[in-house]
Amino acid sequence: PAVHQAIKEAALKYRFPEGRVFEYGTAGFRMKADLLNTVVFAVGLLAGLRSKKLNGQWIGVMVTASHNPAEDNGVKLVDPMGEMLEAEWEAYATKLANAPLEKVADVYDELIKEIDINMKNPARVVFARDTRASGSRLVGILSAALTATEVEFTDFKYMTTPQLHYVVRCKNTLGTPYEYGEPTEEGYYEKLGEAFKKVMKSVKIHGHLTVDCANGVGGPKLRELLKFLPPADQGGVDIKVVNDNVINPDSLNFECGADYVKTKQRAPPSSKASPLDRCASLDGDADRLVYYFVDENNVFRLLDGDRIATLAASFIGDLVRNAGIAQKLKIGVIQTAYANGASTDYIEKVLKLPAVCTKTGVKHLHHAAMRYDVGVYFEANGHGTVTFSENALKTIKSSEPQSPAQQHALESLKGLTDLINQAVGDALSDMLLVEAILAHKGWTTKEWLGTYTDLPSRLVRVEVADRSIFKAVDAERKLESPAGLQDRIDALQSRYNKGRSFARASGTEDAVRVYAEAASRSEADDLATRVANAVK
Ligand code: 16G
Ligand code: ZN
Repeated sequence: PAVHQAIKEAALKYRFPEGRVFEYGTAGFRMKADLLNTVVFAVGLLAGLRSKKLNGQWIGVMVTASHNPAEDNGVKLVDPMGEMLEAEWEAYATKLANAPLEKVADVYDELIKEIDINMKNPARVVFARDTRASGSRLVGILSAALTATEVEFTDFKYMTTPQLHYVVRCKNTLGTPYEYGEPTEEGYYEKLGEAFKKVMKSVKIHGHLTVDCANGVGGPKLRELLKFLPPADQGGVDIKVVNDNVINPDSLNFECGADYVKTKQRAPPSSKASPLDRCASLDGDADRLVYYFVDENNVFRLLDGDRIATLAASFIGDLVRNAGIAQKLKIGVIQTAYANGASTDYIEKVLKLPAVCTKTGVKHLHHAAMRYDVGVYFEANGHGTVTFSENALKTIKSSEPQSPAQQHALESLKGLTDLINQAVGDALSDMLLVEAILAHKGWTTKEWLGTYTDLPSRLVRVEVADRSIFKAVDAERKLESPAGLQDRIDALQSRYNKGRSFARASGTEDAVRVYAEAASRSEADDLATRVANAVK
């Protein structure tokens, strides 16, 4: 038929990078941008199929490589409620992306049969991209694939990854009881602005916040968002935007941004912050957030995803109790093996909340979070959000307050459900959440840091001949293969005070990552080195 022929013709414009094998990984396809043409074409084809399979619901395609260097790019699919693509479909994406160009139309037809898609259904796709130079070429290819397959599409141009997730969820819930918001960029700012005003009613935040935008799309978008927030002296925040150069493409993620700050454990060299200044960093597509400051002794202090999770869980826990609905809502905190052991202890022993560990990657945390009425999930790297179940939303909405205190708590909770991007972790929304909580608690970053003391930790990247032999189990905390390696790791960690270590194959790089923590810096370093040697 016509579509088959159109795919065939469109595909001929590209060249398959010889000898390459592609895989839809933890966060879609990601690599050097010049290798991505055929991959993006394949993703465009699949996006249309996914939409048809789901009776014409809108599917999102985001072109970004997040915190990776400027010369990389990537592409990932967003499911109707703004979640990551359903796991089963990753294999279809991989299959289509590896099809030789002259066969891609055939593989497309095969998939229609395999997945049992009704081709009479409509197909609708929205897409956006970050500020990478290669992005415009890649969305051109995406449009070509969508046009060839007669898919209706909307190009949202530049957006943060979470903004695209938001738009997808809005489009698919429009006119339903679960309406999420206006499916536009402005709708996003309006929703956040309104919610922030609600949550900040009667509280005030001290000092100013400097936000490092990784020279990515978060910079211009944060500036837009600021227009929708109240002025600093009227319940707003005094925000200073830095590293928002999107004109020089090479500056993206270069010596700045959340990933730099988290992995280097230091402020960007360009930072002009004074001691005790509150600082935050976004990553290149603004879905990760970390806070930090330099203390009075000039020591760098990081407040990472674990800290945001504990802060949010503690605040929401208090509100739920103060609102008198604690009996009705089950709150849980979801982490990965990378969470600092001290944060897990704090969640369980001080906050008295369940702490669940899942595999790395947002989709795993998100799913685990949805099993709770309030699911607080964050990766240590700063990626995360809070999910609210239908029961939670209903309870918060319909509870009759018995006192002014209960009413205040219920109103704050209502505001939070709008302020938090429930589709996916969102650095801009998370940042407003943190600011609001600090304001409510009357805390500075120092008091936030004082809630518990992190165990010293070390992360090591180990180059191995074949990382596929490293098979992890137990939420990636143990290795079942290669045989005997886990016993050696167990023996090593038992020698250190509070020693904990694990090794897992990276889902985004050709390497194995080793994490170790222990009671002292030297023990953590030593344990990491020894486990890395055992892995080699
Ligand atoms: C991806 C994941 C991130 C995870 C990281 C781990 C998403 C959207 N992103 O960037 O959450 O922390 O991979 O990388 O899921 P690794 O497997 O190389 O350690
Ligand atoms: Zn990112």
